[in-house]
Amino acid sequence: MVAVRSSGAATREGEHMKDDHTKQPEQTKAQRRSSQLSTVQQATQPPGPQLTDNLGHAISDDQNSLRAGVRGPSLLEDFLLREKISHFDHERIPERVVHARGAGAHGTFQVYDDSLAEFTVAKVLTDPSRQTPVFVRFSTVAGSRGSADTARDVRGFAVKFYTEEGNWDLVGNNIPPFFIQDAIKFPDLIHSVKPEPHREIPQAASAHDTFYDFVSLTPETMHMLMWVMSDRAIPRSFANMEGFGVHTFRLINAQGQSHFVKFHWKPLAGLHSLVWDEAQELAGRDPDFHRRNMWDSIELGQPLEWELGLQIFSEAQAAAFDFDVLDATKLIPEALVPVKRVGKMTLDRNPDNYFSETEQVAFMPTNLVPGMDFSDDPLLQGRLFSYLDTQISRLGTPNWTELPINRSLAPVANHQRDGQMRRTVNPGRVAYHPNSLGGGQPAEVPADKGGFVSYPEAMEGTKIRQRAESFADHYGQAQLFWNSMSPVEKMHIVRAQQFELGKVETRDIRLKMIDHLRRINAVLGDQVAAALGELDVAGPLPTDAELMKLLAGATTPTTASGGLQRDAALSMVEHNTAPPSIQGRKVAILAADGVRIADIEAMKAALEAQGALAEVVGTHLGQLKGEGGSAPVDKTVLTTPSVVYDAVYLPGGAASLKTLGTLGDAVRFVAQAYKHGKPLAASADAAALLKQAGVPLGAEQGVFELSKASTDDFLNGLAQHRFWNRSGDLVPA
Ligand code: HDE
Repeated sequence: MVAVRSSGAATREGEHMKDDHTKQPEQTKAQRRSSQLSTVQQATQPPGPQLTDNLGHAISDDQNSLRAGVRGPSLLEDFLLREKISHFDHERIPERVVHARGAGAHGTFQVYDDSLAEFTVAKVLTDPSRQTPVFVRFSTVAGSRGSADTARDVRGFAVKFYTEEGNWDLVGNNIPPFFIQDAIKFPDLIHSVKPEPHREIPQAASAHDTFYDFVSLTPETMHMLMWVMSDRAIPRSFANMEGFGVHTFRLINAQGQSHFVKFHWKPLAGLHSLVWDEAQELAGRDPDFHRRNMWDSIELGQPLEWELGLQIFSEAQAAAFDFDVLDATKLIPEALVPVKRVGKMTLDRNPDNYFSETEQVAFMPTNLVPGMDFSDDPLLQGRLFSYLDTQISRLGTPNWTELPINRSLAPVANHQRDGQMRRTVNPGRVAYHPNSLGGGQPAEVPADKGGFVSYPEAMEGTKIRQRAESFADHYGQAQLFWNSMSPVEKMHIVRAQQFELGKVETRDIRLKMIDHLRRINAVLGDQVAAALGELDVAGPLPTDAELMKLLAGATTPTTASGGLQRDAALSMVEHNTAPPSIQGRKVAILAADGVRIADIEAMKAALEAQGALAEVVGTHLGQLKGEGGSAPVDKTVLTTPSVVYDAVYLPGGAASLKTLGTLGDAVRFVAQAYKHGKPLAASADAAALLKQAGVPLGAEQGVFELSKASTDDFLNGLAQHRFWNRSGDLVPA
């Protein structure tokens, strides 16, 4: 046995010994091999930074802990082992209590012109020469940090603008109303939707008893619930979502006048969603579907883009609405106050490190710049407290503002000092204000020089715990939303609610929910009741196609909607103002050995010419040997299902198609693409495979047989995204 060394320079001494193993009689062959290995690695490694511990000491051996003899116990003095393990032990910080699962990207924002100057002095909104850096984090609300991206849920849409006047955080969602009116109900809402506490089930899902217990007893949730049951809650990608600031805020102009404002993000890639069956499948097959898509798009040089839109309105206009603009369960229909598009945000840079940036980014609705202010929305008012509190808990210190991702670009100077992990080194003896010893610095900034001044809103009132009467209508805007949906969107809402309540085990809760749904729309309520066995119906329940017909005319007279019966802007189908495009779409070319290589090459070229991505999904990795050459395979049917693609192409080649027909995974690949409403293109000799998958041919239904239809027809079908007119339940015969 080697005696325990007292020297503090154990590693360096060890290194000496490795050089001359005659001095190290106990060194085993294996140890010599590992030492040689690290010497070889060092010799072949390109020049670069050397491996050190956290205080800069160079490390000679990162493969072996220090032991008393090669087979002996590890030594307490091994500071390298202890530092490494100890740091590892502390790698996690508390995940966000809500919005734990998220992905972020960097980019810029720029306004088009100075036309907002009549409403605000905020430079970020009025100076078209400024490119303001932004960091955006998208998230789901209910799931843990490791949950699936495609859960049915509202998405967080949080934007940090690093403006020259300090950070502005627009911490919004992809759904314009919120569940509750008063911040005091937020912990209850979240406790109800999170996994049930006794057994921590279910993960990232609202379809369970406690959530519906809470919402069935809280009718103000009904409007947002309709949105969460709609296609909005299962977006195709982050780039295909709208964003909303949700609350009413204020804009303040140079004269100190206030206007109310609602913030919107309009996606330039258009609005698109998944279907529920696909979303569930993706949750298992690719839980990172959304974050992967954003990452890949940016790496491919296809940035994500939104226009910032503003609904600006006066207090007088607000007072005339039959709903209250301070009630976050209401939106302002675009038909009443149009959205003015004022600038563009581009996300074009992936983070370098998920933890340092996306995990440690800390948003706060209190981060405003001069020219903006809050409203008295009681939900917003509660948020103004919550976010700073939560950042201190998550990041462990009030000095989280010094982290690179949170730091303001505007210089920071004040008398706040010390605290855990303080990075700033403040020189001098003065840490108070007023002071004369420090020349009165840093000095307060008057309003006309850019100092923040709160809008001097007149206040009076009795101290009271009471909801305003003007917040009382809980169904009107739920009805407006329902009325505004296209038949397929209504059908999806019915199916979603049938699914969710079908998972609720307590009958009394289901009955309460049916009652709420009937108030929103009788056909909606009845269809859900029928699926729950609470309504006697003759014959089988309607198929998707039958349901769409049934729902087409099913509307309800609305209230609290400014006199509107519907607003086209609420429908994803009708509101898709972006021009049809296939940019960023992903198409699977499904093939086996024997494929006609020219077919693959022609389709790839056609797709790539318009910014879409083609991947060959084969039966094995490597090269497919085919008619006229070979083609590289990107993925296999074993690892990759059709749910990760927007469309499927079956190139020709009899042997290829025959092989695919013998593989359950391949047949399912085609059948699922059809079931999910996706366009399919096929060479003439693929008819047998299509039949086997139960897919009927027909260009009107998005199945393009390329001897009859052209590749362009298929590309146009792809730009249309989905084909909802397929007969039956989108189930292959
Ligand atoms: Fe949040 N919310 N929230 N929220 N919220 C958080 O802050 C809270 C609400 C939103 O990507 C937490 O940093 C309360 C509405 C987003 O990092 C926490 C209330 C809207 C994100 C918190 C609300 C949001 C959060 C958890 C009711 C849409 C993720 C971690 C009064 C306008 C930001 C954190 C990110 C995160 C509290 C309601 C959006 C606990 C008390 C309404 C996008 O502070």
